[in-house]
Amino acid sequence: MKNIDAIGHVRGESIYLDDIPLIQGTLFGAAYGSPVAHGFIRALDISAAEQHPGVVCVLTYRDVRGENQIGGIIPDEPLFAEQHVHFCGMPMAFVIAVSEKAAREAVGMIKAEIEPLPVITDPREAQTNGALIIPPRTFRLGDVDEAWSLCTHIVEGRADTNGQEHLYIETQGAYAIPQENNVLRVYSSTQAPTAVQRAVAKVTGLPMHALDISVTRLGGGFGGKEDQANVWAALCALACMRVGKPVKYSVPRTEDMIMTGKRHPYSSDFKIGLDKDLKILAYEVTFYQNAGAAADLSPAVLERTLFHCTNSYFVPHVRATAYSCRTHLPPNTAFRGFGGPQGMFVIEAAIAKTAEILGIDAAVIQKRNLHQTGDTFPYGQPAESEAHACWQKAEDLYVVTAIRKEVEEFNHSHILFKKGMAFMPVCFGISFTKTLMNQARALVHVYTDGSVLVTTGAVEMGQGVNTKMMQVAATVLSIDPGLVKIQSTSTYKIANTSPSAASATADLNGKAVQMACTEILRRLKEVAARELGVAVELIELKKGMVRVDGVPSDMDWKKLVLAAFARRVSLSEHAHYATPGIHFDPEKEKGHPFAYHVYGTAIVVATMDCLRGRYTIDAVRVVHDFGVSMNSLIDKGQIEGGIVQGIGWMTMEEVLYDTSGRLRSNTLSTYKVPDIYSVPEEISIEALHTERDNLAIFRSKAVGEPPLMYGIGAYFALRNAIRAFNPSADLPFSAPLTPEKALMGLYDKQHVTA
Ligand code: LUZ
Ligand code: MOS
Repeated sequence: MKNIDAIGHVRGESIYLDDIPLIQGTLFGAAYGSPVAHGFIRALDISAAEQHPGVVCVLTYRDVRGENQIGGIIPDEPLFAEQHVHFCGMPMAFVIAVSEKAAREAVGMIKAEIEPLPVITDPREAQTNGALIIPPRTFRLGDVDEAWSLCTHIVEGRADTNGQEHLYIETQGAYAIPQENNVLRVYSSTQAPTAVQRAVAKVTGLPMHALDISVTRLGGGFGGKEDQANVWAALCALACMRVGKPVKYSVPRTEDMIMTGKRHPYSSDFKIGLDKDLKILAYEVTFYQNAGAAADLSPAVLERTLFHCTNSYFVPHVRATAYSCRTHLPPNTAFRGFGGPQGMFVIEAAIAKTAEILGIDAAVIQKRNLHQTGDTFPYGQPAESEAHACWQKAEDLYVVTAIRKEVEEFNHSHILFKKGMAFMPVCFGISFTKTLMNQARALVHVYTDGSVLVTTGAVEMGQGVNTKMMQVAATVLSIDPGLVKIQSTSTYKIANTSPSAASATADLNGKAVQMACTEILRRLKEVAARELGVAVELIELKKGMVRVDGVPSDMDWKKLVLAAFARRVSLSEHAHYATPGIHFDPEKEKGHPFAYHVYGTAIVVATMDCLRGRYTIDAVRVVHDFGVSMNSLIDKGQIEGGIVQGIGWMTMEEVLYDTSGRLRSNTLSTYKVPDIYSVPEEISIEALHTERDNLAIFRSKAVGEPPLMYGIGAYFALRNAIRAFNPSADLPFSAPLTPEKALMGLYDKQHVTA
């Protein structure tokens, strides 16, 4: 089935926040963000802004009716700065005016007098100063200290990954509209309507039932709207209550880039020990997470880094410690992979460094250490492993011996161009790591004309979840998908939702749709049995027809629905799904946090232009564990997008803050994201076919985040290409590997003889 949104998107008919028709009298907001990263506020002069033509009012922390607080996990994030500012772009004032232009002009007239305080942007420095968001956490397996004495090879090092701008095509925004009886409707571009509802409730002092947070669809989220859509909604809601009129704020791109947090940069130290057969015996790792100025989702992201610190490998002795370090950057946040990629990069660096020292191919170490079914992860859950199956299938299917030969021959016959290849195995746990978040609800109505309306907590952000929900309903009811409409979500229709995140949206909401439709179907079958005077066990619904003992009757779906209505049988259902069997004890750091894992292996080939430091990623060839894909077009789209986004993070996207904490890469001319020219010429995606049962909807495993990590292979392929040109290069493990860094590596300690 095609993505049901494809036609609307192509025609420009899909409704994003900025497409919602404006209500007459709508006012427009614009935020004034702190010009410095850390300081004490001596004065804030809003008088000129207030006098500016068209300006209705200017809000500051004094205008907050409830609490000046929007922190989700930890209450450490004021909506408006009060005495201190903690990052560049931290909201200090919010101008409301009759036009966007007037509001933005007025923002330019606001003057802040801020006494600067020392700015820290480096997580290691923050950790040294004791500036931590939460106490450090350590995952342990076996006894690392004992294990070193058994190791033949011990390698230590450091690895760094930088942040990543989400660059959703639709920027952040909100539109608050007053309703009668002290109710506010807030349209929000959010992955998490309930998180917005809670934040708005806190700052306005309104109870949650007075807040209808509606989401039409998003032009991308990637994690950036899991927790950071709250600010704009809270600002608009406060303004709306103050002026009694609708207030909209659609954040301009550069302000969005400056004011919002990004993927967490990490700096990490590793020590890895292997026996003489290259079996990894011990792994010790310390992660320094750059959390930014407030907690946001950092504690949860940190946790997932620990969960994925051994990637697809079994290591019997592990000690992994993670620090969430408070710095003066905008609060960093969820980003596709949610700390997992940062953890995986470090063990891949440890393996690559070991291979380089031993003069062997990293793939030898990788393959020898893939985990098997029954091996336990450091957090205690046993693996149901597809790691070997994916690796082996990739080796065979893509004929790795031939790829290797091609790379060797190319390198032999070229001086100024070199190729490199790398394997990237991936293992990603599916479920929110916070067990309580793994629940969802669906509301299904069947109308008397036979049409069906499905509403869930899922937010469509381009990932195709609405198409999947439609498939679930149509399949369970065995009717034409054309009879099913998917309604966008709101907190008035579905309450207490988890964010659309963690790759789990289709699973959680899909299971709830399945349950609701199954219950309606059960009632309809009873009706059919009574209408036809047969035993209910003989009734079956197939392709819109009632069958009795396999034989089609003359009762179709519409007749059946009408008969149920005539018999006063409910044609609606609200179902609740909670993932069974998952738990985690944060005291012991052990449990069974994931419903299942997704596996895959990518083989990446890259070519380096050794004169200029430019490069291309030639091919990414993947064997991916889909379970049984319920929509191969959508799932392949997710994999292609994930790969390209991963390559962007690893090779070209460079978030740059200067030492004063100002974002220098704040436009699309200074922040390079992959475009069509940087997409690999070949992306091959083959499925691993498995019959194993799992907790995914229709056994179709979650596909949102895992493919991003295939992009990590691009870093190591490029690194191998550089080393083919300059074997003595001492390259730091520091991503992104931009052309500048590549050039430095190509000529590091190099005696050029050619
Ligand atoms: N969000 C979250 C996530 O709150 N918890 C998670 O475990 C998670 N994992 C991936 C992406 N978003
Ligand atoms: Mo996400 S990183 O699944 O919002």
